[in-house]
Amino acid sequence: MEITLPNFKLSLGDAPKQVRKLSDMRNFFSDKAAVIQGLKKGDPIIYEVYAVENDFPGGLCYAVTVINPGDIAGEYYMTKGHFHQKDAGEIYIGLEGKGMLILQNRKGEMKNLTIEPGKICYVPGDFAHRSVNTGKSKLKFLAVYTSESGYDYATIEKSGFKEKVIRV
Ligand code: M6P
Ligand code: ZN
Repeated sequence: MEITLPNFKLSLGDAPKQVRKLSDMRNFFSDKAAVIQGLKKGDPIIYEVYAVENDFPGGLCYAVTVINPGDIAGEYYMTKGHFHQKDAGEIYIGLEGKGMLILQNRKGEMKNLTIEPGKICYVPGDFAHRSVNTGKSKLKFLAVYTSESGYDYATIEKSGFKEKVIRV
């Protein structure tokens, strides 16, 4: 089943913006020396998240993430990535650009999906998820998740993902 929307426009109103710069990502990129080196030249924005959060039981939240193109010692710009504190699925819909969605569960099993305009990706509730911009332009996607999911960044910050996405 396919739908073509010629003049598609997506509006999140005045959703607040979160900015993640390289300095916020020190513990997430693999090459720590390259991060330190990069920070000597500046503190580039890696990605921005425009999120509408509805914090009530049974509620849904939604966010557009914009990841800039670029890499740190070959590792493409990406989100921090997180597990949900409470297992609950999430939907991603690609809007612009080209990327990958890296999924890994607590047993270490991986799944990789592509993110591209119009593509819907399902994140199972027990999988950590990280999105990666593998293209030359901004990667933009919409995510929908439950109000009760919560964020566990600490596990990924400590142990990372088993796979990293690098420029070849
Ligand atoms: C998607 C969703 C958000 C998340 C954002 C950035 O939009 O999964 O919940 O905040 O990506 O990812 P992270 O929180 O891992 O930095
Ligand atoms: Zn999530």
